[in-house]
Formats: sequence, C-alpha cells, structure tokens
Amino acid sequence: MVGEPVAEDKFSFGLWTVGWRANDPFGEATRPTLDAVEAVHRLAELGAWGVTFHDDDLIPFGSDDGERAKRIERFRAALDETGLVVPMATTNLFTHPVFKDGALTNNDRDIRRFALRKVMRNMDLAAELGAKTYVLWGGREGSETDAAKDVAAAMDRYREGIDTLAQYVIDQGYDLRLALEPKPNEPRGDILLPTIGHALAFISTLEHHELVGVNPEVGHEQMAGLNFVHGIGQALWQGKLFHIDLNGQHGPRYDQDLVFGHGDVLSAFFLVDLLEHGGYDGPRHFDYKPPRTEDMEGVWASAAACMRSYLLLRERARAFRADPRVAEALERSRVTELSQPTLGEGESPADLLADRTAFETFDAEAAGRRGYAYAQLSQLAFEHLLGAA
Ligand SMILES: [Mn+2]
Repeated sequence: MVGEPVAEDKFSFGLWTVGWRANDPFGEATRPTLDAVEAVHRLAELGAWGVTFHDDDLIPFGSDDGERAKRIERFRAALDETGLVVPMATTNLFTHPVFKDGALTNNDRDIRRFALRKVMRNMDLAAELGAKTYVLWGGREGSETDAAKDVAAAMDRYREGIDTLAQYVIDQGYDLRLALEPKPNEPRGDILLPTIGHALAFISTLEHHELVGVNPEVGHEQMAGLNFVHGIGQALWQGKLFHIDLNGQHGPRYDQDLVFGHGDVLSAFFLVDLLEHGGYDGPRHFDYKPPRTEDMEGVWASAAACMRSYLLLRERARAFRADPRVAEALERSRVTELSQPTLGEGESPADLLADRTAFETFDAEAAGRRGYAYAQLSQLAFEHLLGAA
C-alpha cells in the first residue's frame, strides 16, 4: 500500500509550478494569480516538504525595498506556520525583455553585470532562508541564428559568470552549491549547455568545479531524444547530481512539463529505481505545469498526482528489487558481472597481453552465440511496473 506523502519523502515544488496561470504563446491565462502564502499552505496540506522559487515569483521585478521586505516577511511567516523548508532557489533571468538575448552570455556587457547582481541578490535571500542549492537555468542563453553568438566567447562569459557566483558563495560563507539546468531549446531556438553531458563537460573547466553540479529535468533531456536515466546515472557517477526536476514528457517536441510519470512511464519507473537505489538523497523536486485546462482544484489535484506517482513508482521499484526472480534474472543477464573490474588486481597491459585465454584461446564464436536474457529481465520490470508481478 502506498501511503500519503511525508516530509521524509523530500517532495518539493516550485512556486511557479502550481502558480502558473497557464498563459502560453497562443492563449492568455486561464487561472487567477496564486498568492505565494496560499501556495505554501496548500502544498503543506498535500504533504510536500519544501517549496522553491525564482526571485520574481516572490518579489515582482522592479519592486522597491519596502515592498520586497514585506513580501519576504509574509513568505517567511507562511514557512514558519507550515514547517515547509526552502531547499533551493533560483533566479529569473528570462522573463523581462532585458534578458531577451540571455543574461550571463548576453552580448551586452552591462546586461551581464546586471544579471550577476540579480543572482547575487537572490543568493543572499536563498542563504537566509536556508536553501542548500542554487539553480541556474540559462533559458535565454543561446540564439536563433548562429551569426548572433560567438560560442567560444559565450562559453568564456558563462564560465566567468559561474566562477564569479561560486566565488561570491565562498566569500559570503554561504552553505550553497550551484546546479546548472540543461535544456536543448525553448524559449531560445538553441540554448547553450543543451544537455547533461554538455553541462558536465563545462563544469570540469570551472575554477570552483567542486561547488557546481547539475539540476537535470526529465522533459529537457527527452526533448533532445536522450535517455534521462542514463544521464542521471552519469551525473550520479560523477558526484554531480545536486538536484533534480521531475516531470513528464512524450519524446521530442515542445517542453510539456506534464505531471511526473504522465509521459514516458517506463523511463519514470527506472528513474525512481535509480534515485532510490543509486545513492541520491536530495530533494524530489517537481518542475511541472498543471495543464492549461485545469481550474485551481485541478492544480492541486495535479500537484498531489506528482507525489503519488512518485510513491507508486517507488513501491513498484522496491518490489522489483526485492523479487528473488529479479535477482536471478540480473545474474543470468550478467548485470552484476559489470561491477567486476575488467583487469585483475595489479594486472598490467603486459599481463593482459600474456593472458592467452583473453585472446588466443578465447572462443568469440561461442560468446557471440550466448543470449543475455534481457527480454525476460525487461518484462519482469514491466510486470512489476504494472503491479502484475
Ligand atoms: Mn520543463
């Protein structure tokens, strides 16, 4: 039986998710403005553990200091009343027209400096509210024409920007780590750092690379036709999965931001299996959009659905792992053998050359005939997913 969500599940939501008024490029908003305080209370009632925000979700762009302080105070009071935590915060560097050519990689130097200040200001608030992760989604960092962007210069400025922000965290003594969020396109025609792989490679060039990881989103990788579970697997392997955005997506098309699990459900099953058994203990953060067709009742139903989907998949994944037939199938498929190093302890390339069984007498024909029994293994996973095993 799947229970109700509890704090230990570490479910968190962005204010911008349940607060999305459902305006899209073809239609105006279909829902009223949601007050941040009400969002905090409703999320807490549903069993969420945390709430996250962009600076502009909480404090409208251009607010004066008095208005800003008032809004932060109301938000903080709601957190205190409900016990909700703020595990992550981020900066809106994409809505205002000033950012139409990007922020940290804008061709306009003054805009790049303004963007850094906007991030630093909200990092102060994030640290104050106890956030541990600061996400940077470069939604407008990119172009519609390759003539517009000197990519090498853009990467220099991106690196300079992230290095500056990491240095700021160190200088201030904040307990914050930075997490870059890749996305291939939308809103820009093409976005820089389009995939987990691009982001990981970029991070390795940073001065404070140890402070910077990734915040991958299910739909963003699937928009690029990539295997999200493999991307997460590599990010975990590199110790770089600092945060995650869970939602649903049906393959390469616009960013759907569906309820978690309501896209590629088999991939969602293997994702939850990996998160639960692969050593990730961070927030299970939902970055989705309640469908435009929904009224506020539907908004809360969709938020509850994200958490329940996760819990259902977690239950199925646990059953899969606990099934002795699965253990047997994993052995038969040699999945466990992959954890065995290819060379023996202390074995050198010369030793490998000297091992006649590795090559001269190795029966490649026999090895090539052998089946891996992945069909049976895969069906076992599918049956567990459907609750039929
Ligand atoms: Mn998305």
